[in-house]
Amino acid sequence: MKQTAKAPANIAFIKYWGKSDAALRLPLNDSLSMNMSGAYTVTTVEFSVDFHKDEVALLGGEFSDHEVFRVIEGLNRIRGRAGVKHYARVVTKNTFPKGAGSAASASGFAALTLAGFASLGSRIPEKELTIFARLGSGSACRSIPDGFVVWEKGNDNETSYARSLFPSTYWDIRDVLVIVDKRMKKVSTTEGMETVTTSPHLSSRLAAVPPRMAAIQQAMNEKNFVRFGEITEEDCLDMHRVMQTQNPPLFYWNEATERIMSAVKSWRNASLPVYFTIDAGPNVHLLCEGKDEARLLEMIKTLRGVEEVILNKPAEGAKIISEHLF
Ligand code: 2P0
Repeated sequence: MKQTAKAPANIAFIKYWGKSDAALRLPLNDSLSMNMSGAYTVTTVEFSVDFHKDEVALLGGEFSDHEVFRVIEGLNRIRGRAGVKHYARVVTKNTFPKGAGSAASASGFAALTLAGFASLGSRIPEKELTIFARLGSGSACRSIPDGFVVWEKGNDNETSYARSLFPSTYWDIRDVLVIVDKRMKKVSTTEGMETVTTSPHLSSRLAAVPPRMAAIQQAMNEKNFVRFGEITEEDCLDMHRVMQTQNPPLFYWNEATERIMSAVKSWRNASLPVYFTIDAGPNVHLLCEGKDEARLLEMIKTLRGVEEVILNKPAEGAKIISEHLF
């Protein structure tokens, strides 16, 4: 049976960087994110006895051989759990530039996992879906549950999973993704994380994350946006300090990234409560409350070097939809 899933990308406020087990994609620390309404993947999966090999296609782009391999490994895990041997056809499309540090692998593996099990008629609890998504790409587990999501690092395959902290309707905030470079990043996140232990700042980051996780959840409980924004920026800069001090160093920002970071400070001085966070790429996520959206979008128009702006509200998690891609 053919089934199609739509899964959001997610933006982490407390970031995942570094693994304790590379094969199982167990992270070194807990992380916390929000699903993005404006950036998602749609994937249709069909398993059939009539297929003689797995076929994987990306509409509007092309998967690398390595990406196809990762998708097929995901299909193998789904087949193993469901106890079937059929080959599959997978067609997928993204609403945002692949490889621009916008978590295409997160939404991609979340959509593949949900559509894959659904197409085999397997009823899998949400927690287990997050575990299967994590095995494809760590941050993908956070794109399964609704709204604001915590990924518990756990200590083995069964205990490292994601759960919803608040539904998407809980808090009217915005993540405005400012794209300054759509090209693929030179160093993939999987590769970049392999050398994380060479950073002298890793141990201080790992000690800082548990109290930071508690503090950001308290700020979210109180809907204290300023405190929430301060902690998010702090964790972003902490992660980038680790990246930049790894051997070899990973520097993901460009000139436009740094210009936006300093613009954010001046906008705050002009009483616009806005905070930034940046993933493994040069693009910048700007966070504000819903009431400040129009003012922020006006300020973004004054920036140089912006290629595209993607406006996001908090979104639901991965869902089955009725329109198929083939
Ligand atoms: C995050 N990132 O928490 C952090 C911030 C990038 C910077 O999760 O190797 O693509 O597939 O588990 O999930 C990107 O990591 O890495 C990521 P793999 P993934 O959003």
